[in-house]
Amino acid sequence: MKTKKWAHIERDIRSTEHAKVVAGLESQLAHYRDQVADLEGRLAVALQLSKSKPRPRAFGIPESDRSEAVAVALASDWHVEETVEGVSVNGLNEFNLAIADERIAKFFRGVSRLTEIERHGADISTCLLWLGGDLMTGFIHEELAETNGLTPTQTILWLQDRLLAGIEALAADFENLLVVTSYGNHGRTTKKPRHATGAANSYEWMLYRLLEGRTAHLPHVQWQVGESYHNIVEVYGRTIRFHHGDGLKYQGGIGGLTIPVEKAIASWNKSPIKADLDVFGHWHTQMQSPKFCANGSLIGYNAYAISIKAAYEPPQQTFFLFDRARGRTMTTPITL
Ligand SMILES: [Mn+2]
Repeated sequence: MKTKKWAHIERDIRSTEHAKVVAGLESQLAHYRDQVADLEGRLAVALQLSKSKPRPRAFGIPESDRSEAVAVALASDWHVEETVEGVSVNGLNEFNLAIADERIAKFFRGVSRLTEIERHGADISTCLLWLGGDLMTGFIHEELAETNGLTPTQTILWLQDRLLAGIEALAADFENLLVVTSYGNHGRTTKKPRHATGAANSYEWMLYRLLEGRTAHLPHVQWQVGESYHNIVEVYGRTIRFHHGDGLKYQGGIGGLTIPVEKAIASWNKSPIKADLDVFGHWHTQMQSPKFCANGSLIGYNAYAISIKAAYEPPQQTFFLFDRARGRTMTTPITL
């Protein structure tokens, strides 16, 4: 009797456990069904996508969109024979003749390399090289006679060799090379700047004239040596006004240079010659606006930059394209 009763209880226990297992499996099954449905849905989307054929779209530059431009390279404020000791600028820069030599080579290589890149989108056969002055430091202050690595006459000879090499390299890369020059305030032979006879009293002006003679065998190299402060060039019917930049009277703080520059441009534009773009250096700071383009320096950060409260910037020059239809477009530093 007793055995029979226990058997009944055991059967009940087994059936309860069985029911629990079944319930668990059913819930798992429901979960897997949901998962299968979800994956089937995703698979359907994937299959649909794999069946759709991509429509080819042309992203190449149509011939009609190709532009024509002049490559403009700005070379100013090199101060080649000046020495910058790291300690004088908290280790932010160092400069001497050997470093100047390297940076000059890098500048000319940069112009050719950037032009090569830009030729993917524009026809560029002409280069305008601006020699913007203060390529030398000279002896305009007493202390410079002690700190400069070369005398002004030695500097002219040193520069002549490097510039000739650079100009010959550019002449090989372009069908036309126009060299436009401005003399700087440092290249003067006199203690005080002379306004009316600035060119005649400038080592740099002499250097440009010498170089013009030395490139006479290259007929596609033309020179426009500035005889006065402004050197005006017409490009694609627009007027670019080149000048060293010392004619912009300003007491310091480069951020505020914009206002004095705008004022000077407005007053110069009252003359019969109105410029579409002003290009200058002198302030050792690269800066652009629709109206002007200011060049950086090759010497880089030095006591002068600190004295005019210029923000730190690496040694750099400027390259831009002057487009036939749009004027100055792509503009970039050549970091040295
Ligand atoms: Mn200057």
